[in-house]
Amino acid sequence: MTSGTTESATVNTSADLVVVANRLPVDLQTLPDGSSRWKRSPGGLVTALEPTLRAREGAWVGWPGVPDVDAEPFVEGGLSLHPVRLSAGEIEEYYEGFSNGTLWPLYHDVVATPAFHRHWWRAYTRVNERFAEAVAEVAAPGGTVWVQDYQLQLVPGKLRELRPDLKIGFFLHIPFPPVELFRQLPWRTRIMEGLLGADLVGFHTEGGVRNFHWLATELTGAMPDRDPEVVRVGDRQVRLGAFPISIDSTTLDTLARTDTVVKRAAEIREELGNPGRIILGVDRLDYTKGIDVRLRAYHELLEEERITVDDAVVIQLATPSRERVEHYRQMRDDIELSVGRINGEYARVGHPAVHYLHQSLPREELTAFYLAADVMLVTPLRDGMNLVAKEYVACRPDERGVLVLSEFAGAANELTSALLVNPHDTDGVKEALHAALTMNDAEAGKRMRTLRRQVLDHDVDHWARSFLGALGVPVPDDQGQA
Ligand code: ADQ
Repeated sequence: MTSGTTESATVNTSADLVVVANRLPVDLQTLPDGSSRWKRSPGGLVTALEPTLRAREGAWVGWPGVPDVDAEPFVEGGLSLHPVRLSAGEIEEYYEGFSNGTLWPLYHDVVATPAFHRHWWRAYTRVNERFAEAVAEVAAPGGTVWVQDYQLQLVPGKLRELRPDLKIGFFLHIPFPPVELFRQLPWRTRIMEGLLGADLVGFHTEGGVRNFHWLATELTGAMPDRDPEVVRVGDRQVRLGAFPISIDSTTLDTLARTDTVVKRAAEIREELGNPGRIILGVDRLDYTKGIDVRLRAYHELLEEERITVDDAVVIQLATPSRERVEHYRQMRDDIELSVGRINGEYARVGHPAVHYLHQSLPREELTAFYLAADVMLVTPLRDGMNLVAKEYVACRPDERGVLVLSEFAGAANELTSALLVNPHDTDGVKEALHAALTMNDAEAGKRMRTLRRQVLDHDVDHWARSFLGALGVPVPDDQGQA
């Protein structure tokens, strides 16, 4: 296998700052001539961390997204990338199995039933050790390591054993569950001990901090401290904190003001046949996102004749996700059945009620959809944060549009001027959707202005800076101030 090296710059093998995540911020692409090359995959995390990593000549450790690839470290876009090899079997057991079949549903309030398999756990342990070993090789003496997310919860503990000189931070991108649910996990103590290897453990919300604090002191030998955001492990202090992640708000705001995007948003409305209102949903196709909840609410409003298809159409954009996992295949079928049923009953030829795209859209096109949407429906049953809600707000420099947001998304703690709903309460969601569709411009504008202040003032750079600051790593800002 080719190393895929795309730049001649030297790989940093002794980095002051190392990010470790399940995935590297690149995809391996196969070209028509059969050769392969690395292509940047522009995720939120890369955008958030790139300036800091670049400024400190940092490194990124992760899996390159394809099985059984032995690749040498390489430099891409100025970042040193260190691939970790995973076999096809490990992807099945560590990634699709323990990460997405056990931890994902367990941490999302068991909205699907988690499966507990000992061979999945063994693969998870083995892969986490491999990641820790890879980081131990790359981090400079006394350097800082930032471990990302639920796939790598054993990395802080293992890394501390290997490299006690390092400063270790861990951030969980999904909810940290209520204690009664977490206790179902047969390996609960091992996971807690793994996380307590960090110096700082970060969550999106204070709820996560509280759940973690309780479990740390109940399940392990960790002791409470006078400071409720600290637990003591032997002679070490482990700091806990809420760091709500965000987006690159200014860039989206700027993009949404461009002529191309404004024109495209008008075109989308035209292509839909100029309906009274456009309702939008944008999600990774995941059972936690409550896509069925919003389709049901819309369907019932049509059934009750409170709205017609001329009054309001739905666009649901759903990025394909975890398609090899059976639960996801089933959910996709269910959603597509509902879309078909609503259209079967209410669409006219050339005028569907629900426009459903099982596709990932380019950023500019997605921005145009946000700008065109009169109502944004974000109805997860549980979500760590939900960046879509923040993206919608950032894309509305015109201060129009109404956000309907689940109170079980982390974003609800900050976006309190949205219409907050309980996604389990179909009548409540239906009423909120109706209120959003009929809200007057003055009220909608007032709410949107408040939302925009929050999202523009608290961007992803602010998030990265506050986490690293709490870890004791000063991050220079644009003016070079620490
Ligand atoms: P996700 O579960 O992936 O993230 P979310 O935060 O909403 O959820 O991010 C999804 C991203 O995918 C957004 O940036 C969105 O624009 C993009 N996206 C979705 N559908 C798309 C489409 N059809 N085309 C193009 N882009 C699309 C996890 C947690 C969240 C947490 C984030 C960050 O589950 O709760 O907010 O990590 O910590």
